[in-house]
This record gives sequence, C-alpha cells and structure tokens, in this order.
Amino acid sequence: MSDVRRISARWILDSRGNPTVEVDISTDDGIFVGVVPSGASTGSKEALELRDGGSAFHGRGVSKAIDNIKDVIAPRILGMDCTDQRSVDDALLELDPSPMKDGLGANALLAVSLASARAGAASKGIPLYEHLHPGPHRMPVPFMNVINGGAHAGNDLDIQEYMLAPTGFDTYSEAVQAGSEVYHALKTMLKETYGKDAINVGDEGGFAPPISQPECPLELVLEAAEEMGYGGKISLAIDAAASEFADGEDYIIAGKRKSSGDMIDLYKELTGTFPLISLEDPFSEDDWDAFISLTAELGSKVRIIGDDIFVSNPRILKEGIERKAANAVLLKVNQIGTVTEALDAVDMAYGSDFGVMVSHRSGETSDDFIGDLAVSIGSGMIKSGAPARGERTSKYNRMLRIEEVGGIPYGLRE
Ligand code: 2PG
Ligand code: MG
Repeated sequence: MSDVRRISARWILDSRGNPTVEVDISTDDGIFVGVVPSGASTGSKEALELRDGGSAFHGRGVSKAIDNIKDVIAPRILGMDCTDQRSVDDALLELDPSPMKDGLGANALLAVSLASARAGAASKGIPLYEHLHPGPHRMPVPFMNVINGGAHAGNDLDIQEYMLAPTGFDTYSEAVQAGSEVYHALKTMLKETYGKDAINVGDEGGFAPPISQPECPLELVLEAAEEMGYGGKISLAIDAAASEFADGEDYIIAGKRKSSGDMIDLYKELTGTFPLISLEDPFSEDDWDAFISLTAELGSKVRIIGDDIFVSNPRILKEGIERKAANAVLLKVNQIGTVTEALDAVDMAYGSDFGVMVSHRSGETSDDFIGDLAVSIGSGMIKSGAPARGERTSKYNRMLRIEEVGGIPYGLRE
C-alpha cells in the first residue's frame, strides 16, 4: 500500500550553502525523499520560493515553508494514495490555489510532490522513470555546462552557460565519457592559456576563466573536443540568460550596448560559425518580439529554448506556442511547483511539436529526481551542469545506472 502514513520536513543545505526544504513521506513500502533546488537567475513569473526573511541565513531560511508542510499540507495528504500523483498534486493545489503559489510556497508544495512520486513508484514496484510518464523513454543527450558566466560566476562573461552536447554517440555512457574527457582537456587548455585562476569553477561546476568575448568559450570548447578526437561528434549550446544583462530595451554584452536586432545578428553569426544546436533565453523574458523574430529566422535549424520567458508554466507556454516565441521549453519543476503541472507542460509541448529540455537549478542537492524525469519523458535533452561536482554528477550518474538496465535508446528526440 502506498497510503501516506507520515510526513516529516526539515531544512538541509544546497550546493551554494543555502537552506532548502527536504521532505520524507513514509508508506508501508518505506521512506521516500523529496528535495527542492533553487535558482539564481530566476524568471519573474516563477512560483514563489518561500523564504523567511530576517537575519537567520541572511533571510534565506525556510522554516515558514517547513511549518506549512507540517501544519497545513501533512494533515491533508496523510492517508492519500501516492500511486495517483495527479490526486496528490490536485490536493496540494487546492490548499494553495494562488497562481504564484505564494500561499504555502512552491518549495513546500514541491518537496511533497516529489516525495509522493517516489512513493508511488515504489508501491508499483517500478523505477521512478517508468512511473512518471508513459514515454517512450529515451536516454537524453547530456548538455554539460563547461564554461560558466553571468550570475553563476565571478568572471566577465555575460552569457551564463556554454554547454557541450555529445550528439554523435550511440549510447548515453559513451556520451558522458566524451563529456568528461573534453571537460578535462578544456581544464588543461585553460590553465596553459590563462593561468591557474582560470580553472576556478562557477556554481554549476563549469570553469570561469577571465574572458569576456561571447564567442571565445565556443572556440575553446570546440578546440578541446577536437583535441580529444571528437570533432563533429560534439555539438555546442548556450544559455544566455539574457534577462541578466538586459538594460532597458537593450543588452550590454562584453561592454557594448546592443539592440534586440543586434543580438539577433550576433546569434546568426554564432550559429553560422559554430555547431550550436540550441540557444536558451537569447533575450530577456519580456522581449517576446525578439524571441518571435529569432524563431522565425533560425528555428528550423536551431532549438530556441524558453526558460525565464515560460517558467515551465503551461499557461504561459500555451501563449509561447501560439505566438511561435520559441520551439522548445526548459523544464524546471520548481518553477511551477508540482510534478503533475510540469508533466502537463511536457504533454502540451509535445502536442505542438515543441522540444523539452529537462533542467537542474544552479543551487542543487545530490537528489537525482530529474535524471529519472528526463529518461521518463523521452525528450532527449537534459542539462545538469558540468560533468563534475556531486550535485551535478548525481543526475548524470543516476542515468548511467538506468542505462545499464538496457533497451533504452540514446539521443535527441526527433
Ligand atoms: C538556468 C538555470 C540552470 P538558475 O538559467 O537555466 O542552469 O540557472 O537555476 O540560476 O535559474
Ligand atoms: Mg536558463
């Protein structure tokens, strides 16, 4: 039986050393955990991450969210059947029907939702990835963030993430191996070229070298891939997180002011020069017209991925699909607050031929839920940071274990 017998909640520290919410749900099958990650470059319409304010933890305490779990959520969820994730999540949404989840906090709701999904899978006696979504399941291409900038690093790069995507491999494990090898080749190259300070890392485990020109990291990653003999097998991707360097209607990049039109020209130049297969948040979350123009110009050959603009919210994604503001959505369950709503966003995307990239947050824990999520929905794309540091590799490693079971194809979803 997967009826909830007990719910406990506490704070633990995330990878940036901030507190976050962890929940245990006990059923007759065992104890199942849910942990909430946290972003730094957040979209303004993300569901609310409830923080205490005040002086403890510099205002970032989560005791209010924990009290909400104990006092409000637990009494409602006790006795519920976790194999029916939608019922559990509907009950959570009834407790907090506010659009931004500022009644109880999305961190309170999500921890329970995640733990419930794990309890439901265990009750059915199947792995989490089989329980979450009917698929078809697929091992995703790991988009590994090997050079960090923006809000995640202390260097002068404005673009937040430069990722390698090992697309030219037959299996997920070969792809992870290639990613690891290129990461280490890049490390050596950066040290030789810029000195040892250049191999300090940012929040997601990628290097944060003292460079500022937006194309420079693409050259370096490509060179490292070629040095390892992977030329043509490793593609590139960026997350500009451009809301962070927007200035009014313009953007300030590498010290230069650029209009949305100039930015479109920059992206056309970069995609013409480098094997870039996706551009995430190329403009600020308010610059819908630029998203629409870029999708019209480049959308047939490159994934234009909306993160801060859609915030994994089915209502906003629907508008994005109708207005052709991108051709893919970044999926972060804590942006929306329940597993079911995130899966609804996936089904909506698929129904309109949109791609989906599953994503970690820059503040993470060793929880590996999104590894199962990515395999489950079969979108063929996940980003979980560099192939280094425990909170990043826990997801990549979970998928190595899943792949070993066998029979799950690898690669992008066409
Ligand atoms: C992003 C994410 C994850 P953050 O912008 O895509 O890489 O960063 O969690 O800080 O929003
Ligand atoms: Mg992003």
